[in-house]
Order: sequence, then structure tokens, then C-alpha cells
Amino acid sequence: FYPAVDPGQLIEKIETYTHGNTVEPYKVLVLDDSRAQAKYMETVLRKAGMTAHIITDPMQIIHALEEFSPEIIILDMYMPGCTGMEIARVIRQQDRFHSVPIIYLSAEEDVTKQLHAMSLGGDDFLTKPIDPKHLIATIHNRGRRARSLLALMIRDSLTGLFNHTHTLHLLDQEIVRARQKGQSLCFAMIDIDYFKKVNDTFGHPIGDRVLRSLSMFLKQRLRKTDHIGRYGGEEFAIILPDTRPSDARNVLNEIRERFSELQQPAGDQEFKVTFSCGVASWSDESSQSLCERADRALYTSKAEGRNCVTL
Ligand code: GH3
Ligand code: MG
Ligand code: MG
Ligand code: MG
Repeated sequence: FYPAVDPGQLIEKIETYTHGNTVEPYKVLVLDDSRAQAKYMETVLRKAGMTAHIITDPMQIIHALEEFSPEIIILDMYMPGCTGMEIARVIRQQDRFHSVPIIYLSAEEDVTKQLHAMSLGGDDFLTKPIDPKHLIATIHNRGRRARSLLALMIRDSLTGLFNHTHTLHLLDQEIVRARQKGQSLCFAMIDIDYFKKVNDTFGHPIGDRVLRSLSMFLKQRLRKTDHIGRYGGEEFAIILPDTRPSDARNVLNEIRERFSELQQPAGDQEFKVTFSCGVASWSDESSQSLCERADRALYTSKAEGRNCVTL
């Protein structure tokens, strides 16, 4: 049947393959109705430094996706009551798992059937019994590509900050966490003042450089645990977990003042740029309501003459 695993030997083999490179462990979900096969896979994946989640009942797939958020999914082909292809279709129907790599692992040797399975939402077809090195190599390749694609998808290309969609996703996550931990949470919106004039006077490329300059400035001055997003054209959003409103206001006011003193280069000229900011403190409400309140505070800053922070 499946070879007994000698962990020492296996680790040695796998380290040879990965050249000792350390990556954040891949989260791999395995569905196989055979308990012995599932157990074997679990051992192989764990020894390779991956985080494995094993299920033997196809009915558990939705729950496992929710709970475990896998980065790679390995599916058996033949299970009682359903096939791996049917499971792949269910997975692909979930927005969040639309492009997660799916690897079939089956004893099926008929190439026509393998290709058919691949055409229905699978990325690879590996056959049992599988050489652990082959399996780990496939997971590494698929995982690396999936991660780099995901990293691109959540970022804004001009500034490298989180994009609008991901910023809102992070805000929802932080709201859940603040509620669970009973912590405070602040949300800030920034809008550059008279930015149209910067573009009109110095040109669009210089305007772009100002956007990057402010992005860098925010990254350098905020904490690692804060999230910074480009909310729109010249608008930025900042999520400050575990932060009291007065602290958020003070930090942003400090950043505002320092930024307003920066000289922005434009050929042989220099100019200064300011921004306005609105801060809202979360009070057991939806992300939408929190955003609206930060936006209203920002509007107040604009109305009161710009280059200021309103809480
Ligand atoms: P206010 O103080 O009221 O915010 O004035 P404003 O000129 O900043 O506001 P407005 O919304 O009228 O103009 C925003 C400008 O931002 C218009 C648009 O050309 C510019 N903008 C938006 N995205 C980009 C971008 O990616 N690059 C550059 N260079 N400019 C951008
Ligand atoms: Mg089976
Ligand atoms: Mg604007
Ligand atoms: Mg503006």
C-alpha cells in the first residue's frame, strides 16, 4: 500500500528540494475519503513544514473553506456519493476561492478522464501512489504563484498601498476583532488639498510623485499593525486597531503637520502640499457607517479651511 514514512529521511529529501528556503507555511486542505491516505498526506505535508487540514467527508468542504481558508486544495477523485470534480465546482462557486489552486490526487490512470477533471476547475492531476517529493514540489510551485498573484490583487500599483477593496475587507476584519476583544478601533480618511492645482501647475507625473511621497510618509510614521489603503485618486484610508480616538487624532495631526512642511521637488522648483483628515472611532456599528462618519469629519476639515484633522 502506501510506504511507511521515515520522517527523518523525508525531511532530508524535502530540504534538498526546497534548498532550505524558508517560506511561510502553505495552508493545504486535503479531502480524501480514505482515512489511511488522509493520514499519510497529513504526515507528508507536516514534515514538509506545511499546515495541513484533513477532511474525509465531502460534506465538510464548505465548512473547511470557511474555517481554514486554504491556499491550496488537494482532492481525491472518487468518494462515496460524489466526485472530486463536483467538489471542485462547489469550490469555484465561492468568490474567495475562485482561483485557489486545486490539485487532484487519484489512482485514476485514464488520461482522458484526468484531462476532463482538469477542464472542470483543477490545476494539476497527480496519481497515487505519489512520490512525496513530487507532491511537495507541485504544492510549492502552485503556492508560490497563487501568493504572488494574490499580493498583486490586493495592492494599488501606483503607491503599493492596499487598494480600495482590500482596505474595506481589512476594516471588516478589524471590526470583528475589536468586537471580540472589546478593543477600540479608529478609522481615518485623508484627502489631499487642492490636488487638482498640483496637477494643473506641475503636471500629472509630479502629482503621482506626491501620492507616492505621502504613501511612504504614512508607512514610515504609522505602526506595523495599522493598515494604510489608497481609497480613491488622492484619498487614503487608515485603520488603527486598538487605538483610542484622541491618540488617533494626535498621531494624524502630527503626520499632517510634518507632511505640510515637506518640500516636494518639481524640476528646479519646490512646492508644499497639505492634506485634510477625518477620524471616526468605531462604536459597535457597520464598516459602512464608520466610513460615512470619517468622511463627514473629513468634509468638516475641508469646510474649516483644510490642512487640519477633525475627530
Ligand atoms: P480639495 O482640497 O477640495 O480636495 O481639492 P482637490 O483639487 O484636491 O479635489 P478634487 O476632487 O477636485 O480633485 C482631485 C484631483 O486628484 C483630480 C484628479 O485629477 C487628481 N487625481 C486623482 N487620481 C490621481 C492620480 O492617480 N494621479 C494624479 N496625478 N492625480 C490624480
Ligand atoms: Mg477515494
Ligand atoms: Mg478627493
Ligand atoms: Mg482633494
